Amino acid sequence: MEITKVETLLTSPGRNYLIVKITTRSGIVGYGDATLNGRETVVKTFIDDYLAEWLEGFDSDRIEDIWRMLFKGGYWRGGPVMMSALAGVDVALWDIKGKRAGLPLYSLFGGKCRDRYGTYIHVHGTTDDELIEKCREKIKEGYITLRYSFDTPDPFRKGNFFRQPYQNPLEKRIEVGTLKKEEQIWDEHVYANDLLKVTEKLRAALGDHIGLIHDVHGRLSSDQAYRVAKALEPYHLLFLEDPVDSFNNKVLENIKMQSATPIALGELFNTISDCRDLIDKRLIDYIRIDISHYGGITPLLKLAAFAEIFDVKTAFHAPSDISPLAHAALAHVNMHIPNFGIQEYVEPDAEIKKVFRSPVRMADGALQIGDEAGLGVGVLEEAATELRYKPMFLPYLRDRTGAIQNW
Ligand code: CS2
Ligand code: MG
Repeated sequence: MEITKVETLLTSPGRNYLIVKITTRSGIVGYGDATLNGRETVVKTFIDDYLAEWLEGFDSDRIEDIWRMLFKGGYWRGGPVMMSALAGVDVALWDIKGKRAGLPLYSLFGGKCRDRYGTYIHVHGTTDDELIEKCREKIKEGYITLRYSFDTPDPFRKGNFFRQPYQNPLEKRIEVGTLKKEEQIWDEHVYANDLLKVTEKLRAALGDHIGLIHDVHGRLSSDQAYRVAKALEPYHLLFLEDPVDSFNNKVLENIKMQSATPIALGELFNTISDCRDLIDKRLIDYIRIDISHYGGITPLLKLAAFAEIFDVKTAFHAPSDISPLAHAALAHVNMHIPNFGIQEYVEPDAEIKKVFRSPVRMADGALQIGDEAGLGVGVLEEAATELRYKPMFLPYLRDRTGAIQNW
């Protein structure tokens, strides 16, 4: 079906989301997510000024061909801005194809491999007791896997705390700020010591069988990461995420050689070139690609198939900084791929529901998706337009000497 229009909708139901809308001559419309946290307007410009006109006139059914055209055809390729733009377009085209076929996307991929898929939730405690208490509440709600984070008091500066990035479904903005230059201080040694202490306590309090995940966010240097991955072994995490900078394969190889703690990594990756070696050398256990920063469903299915060969499972990145359109696209992929591991997920709150009608449902700590045709997400465009974009920024970190660290 001929593509007649490609538009973007920037909305802010509590946080900013960039929606891609593609219209075809038949009237069928598809939606995709192109959100890049803190850089939404740059992706919007890329789509509006560059991709939109290019796409008009092409056959929406030829998704693979269009993807290759946009990726290879323009010569310059890769990077989070371009790959988020491609993701928005790609998911919208799959949405159109599904609606046209009258089938949910997982059916077009080859059908379901499971009836539901497992998930985990972020839990943050300002004290150890509060963390344990909040974990217990989530377990009562039915969660069996938790991603924990905590505040570490600075032993050298009273009143100062080191805090890992996390998302509280009720304070969605925690991972973005309204200040352009929000600086935080980080001490990796103090944090590493605290991580070991908190994990020991948590495992003792929650028993053997609750899945535990911790995200280091690349905030350890290799010497500390070797020590931490080894010392965490007795608490058998489901995985330790981003123990070091994502692009340091040699360090990841050393971690894998000397520790049995499973490693997850990949939210910063945009193309297969970023992670091919990590997968085929089996340096990670879970791949954490973000569908909205990796060009959408088309490359994600290929990545999952490639990872399957090496027995690498998926744990796709999906915090609240990508929209329900992306969460739904992931749901279809997760229902289909054999090597699904676990899915990060944030339940949309009342404000987000004003804009998106999501087909993803939580039941007994697992997620399910219905059999609506296409992606299955309703977009309430009027509400989306009324909730106007608010500039928000990611903070950044310095160590005690003032040197920049991974945020
Ligand atoms: C985090 C992200 O969910 C995660 O694993 O690493 O929330 C990350 O901080 C944000 O996506 C940054 O925008
Ligand atoms: Mg992460």
